[in-house]
Amino acid sequence: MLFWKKKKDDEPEAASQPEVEAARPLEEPAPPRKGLLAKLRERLAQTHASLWDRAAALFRGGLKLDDESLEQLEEILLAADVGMMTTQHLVAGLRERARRFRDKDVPADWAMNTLKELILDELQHETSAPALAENPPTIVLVVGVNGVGKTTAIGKLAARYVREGMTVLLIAGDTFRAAAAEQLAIWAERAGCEIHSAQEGADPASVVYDGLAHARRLGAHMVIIDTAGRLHTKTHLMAELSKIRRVIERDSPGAPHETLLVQDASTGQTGLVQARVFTEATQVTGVVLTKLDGTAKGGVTIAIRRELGLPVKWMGVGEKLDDLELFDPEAFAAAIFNSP
Ligand SMILES: Nc1nc2c(ncn2[C@@H]2O[C@H](COP(=O)(O)OP(=O)(O)O)[C@@H](O)[C@H]2O)c(=O)[nH]1
Ligand SMILES: [Mg+2]
Repeated sequence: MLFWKKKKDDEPEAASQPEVEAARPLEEPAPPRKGLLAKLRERLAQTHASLWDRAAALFRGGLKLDDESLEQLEEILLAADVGMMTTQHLVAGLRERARRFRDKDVPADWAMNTLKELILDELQHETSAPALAENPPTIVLVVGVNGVGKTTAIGKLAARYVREGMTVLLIAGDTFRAAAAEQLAIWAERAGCEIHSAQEGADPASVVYDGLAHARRLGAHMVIIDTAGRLHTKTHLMAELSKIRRVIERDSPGAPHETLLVQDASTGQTGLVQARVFTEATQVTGVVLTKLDGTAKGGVTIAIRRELGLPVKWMGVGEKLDDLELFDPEAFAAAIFNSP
């Protein structure tokens, strides 16, 4: 099964801009890669603790969906990192739908399929497609806690857009450490795109200001802005992000077209709490869920929409250029349930 279907008929509008040079191709073609589904499955199989296995064991042979069995299901979901709010919603949904069986046993197949449907409902979101500006450049602001994988995700995103024929500019808005811009420069080189950076300690908003001017000169289709993920205080974070946003909004009305919150799936519910600070500090439009290759749980994916009110748009499954996929709820549900 193909996890990610390339949108062949969906040429970026910007590609028709005459003044823009064709993007440089990647120097080395990426090696054939395993689909996300296969990768996720591998992780889940390693632990023998996938949602599917545990829920299937609970429902095996049919059982009454009473307080006791639903409590066991609740434990399974919580152990998979689904989180309290979403778990309770799922369990209540299952209880509600099981009413038709009255006091009889609920067939195992029915229970599993219903649970999967409920989970799929949680994963689907009407605005999950990545936003593109009508008039380029599309400006994407990337935020999130330190170490979650922002810079890596930016590199992978850039590579994808370059591959689609776009001219991409990365702006090194994380000026807190010199290493941050250096790391972004390495990714820019791998992806085959340009980078705008300034000295360590420079004001991030002014780097963004200059970077956007650079993007115009370049005729960029896509601008992706890296930011520092320091969580001094929420006030500080808000002030810094608002300043950056103001610069972007003044540069082009309607921008940023996308503000991506990067979240590390392996940090589970703790990570969600930290991520929420960013949703309060700035207007986020979607989530990049990273390090799904590093967790056997992944249940936090199910919790994100309810907890943060945001769609998951992308998922990271490794440290390589190619390890980023568009989020596909059905494929994800199949992987987490280890089902066809
Ligand atoms: N296994 C794995 N590691 C990742 C992934 N994304 C990022 N990383 C690693 O996480 C670490 C922090 O990433 P970085 O992009 O610097 O995070 P930032 O501080 O948010 O910019 C690095 O060692 C990355 O290689 C992923 O999807 N899977
Ligand atoms: Mg970084």
